[in-house]
Amino acid sequence: MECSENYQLLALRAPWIDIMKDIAPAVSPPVEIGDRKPANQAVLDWVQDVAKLTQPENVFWCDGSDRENEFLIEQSLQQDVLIKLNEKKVPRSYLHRSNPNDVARVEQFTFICTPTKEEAGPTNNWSDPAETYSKLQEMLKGAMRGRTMFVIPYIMGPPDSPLTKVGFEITDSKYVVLSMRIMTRMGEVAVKRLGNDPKAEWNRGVHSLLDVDPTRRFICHFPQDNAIISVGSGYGGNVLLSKKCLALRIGSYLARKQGWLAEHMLILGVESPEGKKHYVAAAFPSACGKTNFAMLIPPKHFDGWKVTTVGDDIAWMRIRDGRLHAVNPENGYFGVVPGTSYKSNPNAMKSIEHDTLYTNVALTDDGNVWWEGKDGPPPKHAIDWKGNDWTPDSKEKAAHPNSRFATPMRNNPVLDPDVEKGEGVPISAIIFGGRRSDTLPLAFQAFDWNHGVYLGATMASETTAAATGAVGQVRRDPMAMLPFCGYNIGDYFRHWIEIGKRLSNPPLIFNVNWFRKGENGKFLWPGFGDNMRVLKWIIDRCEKTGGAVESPIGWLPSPHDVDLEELDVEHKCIVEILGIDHEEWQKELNAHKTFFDSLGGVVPEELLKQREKLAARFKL
Ligand code: OXD
Ligand code: MN
Repeated sequence: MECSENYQLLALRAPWIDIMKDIAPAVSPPVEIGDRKPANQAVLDWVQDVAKLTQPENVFWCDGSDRENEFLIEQSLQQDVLIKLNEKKVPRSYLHRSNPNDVARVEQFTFICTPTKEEAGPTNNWSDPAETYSKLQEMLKGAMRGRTMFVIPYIMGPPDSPLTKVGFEITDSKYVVLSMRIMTRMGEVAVKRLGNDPKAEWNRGVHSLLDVDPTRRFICHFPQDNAIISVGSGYGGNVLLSKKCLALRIGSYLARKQGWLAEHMLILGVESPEGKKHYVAAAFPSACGKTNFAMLIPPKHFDGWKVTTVGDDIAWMRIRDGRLHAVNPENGYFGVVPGTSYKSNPNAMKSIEHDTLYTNVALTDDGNVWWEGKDGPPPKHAIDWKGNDWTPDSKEKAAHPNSRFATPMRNNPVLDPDVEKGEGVPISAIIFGGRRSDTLPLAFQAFDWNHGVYLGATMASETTAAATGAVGQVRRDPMAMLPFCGYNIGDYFRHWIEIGKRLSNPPLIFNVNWFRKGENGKFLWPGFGDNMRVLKWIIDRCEKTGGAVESPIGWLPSPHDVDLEELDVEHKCIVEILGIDHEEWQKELNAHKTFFDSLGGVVPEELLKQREKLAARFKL
């Protein structure tokens, strides 16, 4: 059969099209696959309880081995969970299509189930833990009949880090197992780290696809129990429980209790031609370019400068010798695909050319993947993310705007050599940034720690396709943690302030905005590699060599403080993007007030004072 026919045939089959067919039929592994039970009695008891409730056909104990992975890939191909891509074009890579009703995180169905509503705070959906457990148990009753229940042991963080956490995820989705193997350090390493102590700390995560019905889709967190239950979805952010659920929501709760920070931040290293290296952590909301920034290639003019990636989405930071040190708890990248190209992010392109699990991108007739914004002309024909024929004349997008790649971090050609360092990397600067068409200048620096916390707390961004709901609306997203803070946001702000008091050598705090537009509606700044110019200014400030002028909002670079050599942007655009408009800032100040007021009295006094000081500086 011709390759093209082959791929078109495959495209027509998707498990969710056939409503009579179970979307997750059981697998029967041969001996020595799926039988490596851990010894810890607490894990065994919990698995038994969940099996009693969900009644799977069999239990599969994952060990993360290559054999296991090969077996599960083969089964997933047979069950149409995966489509194999052209081995020559994208070796060892696969395409998965999620149900079209299930393509993004569902913030409206995400709950923090603390004993009181107040503990979850004004920005989270709250539900009573006892009621929620019983509602979910009802849904999970017999939910895995005819299915295999997979038990995935994993750790978040480098194996020898004091911050590292153990988790176990139970799931009936093969796609989840295959993705968790990429996104976490999975298998034996976790079983070893947990050991035999039945009282050891570990996260209990239960996931079932159920019937992927949006009316029965809930992502629930029980911080006090270190437990997560996710039902009714197969989309990464809702079901790879290591990521948003453990590393951020439960993680932030544990971090406050234990005195560290769990943040929605990339971590990158930047090394000068002289070999001087700094690490920075940056919080941008979902789909606002964290992966691009973490893999940035400096423009030609910055010959000899090197940027390396520690993490692209999550930073866990603790205090060591008076400084913040960060680790990336993850093992892979779950990045947004559309817009990724050799022009925008060559390192991401190199990372996803092999050993990659794609979700909801288009399939070309020769078995390759395609998406809007990929280099070169669009294919004349493809199968879109829903499995339908697509041509450049189609009105629909070929790839879903939130289509994703899951790829091991080791694929990244600029992976930082210290990514496995248990003590973490020392952080010189923290950067906050949103997607704002107006008001926020390209970059500025906070006057001090508490002012920096205020910048983070009042951050706003235009919404993206990473979560269901309207796209392009400005919403406050404090520290890019609005959907991910697992407890009361007021207590979270307080925790940041308290951490600051314990730092003898705190990172400097900055705000950036790559997305400001001019009057013609066009972006003023080219972004991508040219963001190195801003990064360089930030490093200069850390080194105390960079210039800035004092302004009401903080230290602002003037055009000669930023290296703009060989940049093809008109000077008037530079002046505009570096400047602040007092009228716009009056509106911004009012928006800060409205936001703080909407939080119903939880905002720490220190931040209310910061707002007053900001307002006063504008009046001077
Ligand atoms: C992500 C997100 O997937 O933030 O990282 O939605
Ligand atoms: Mn994210």
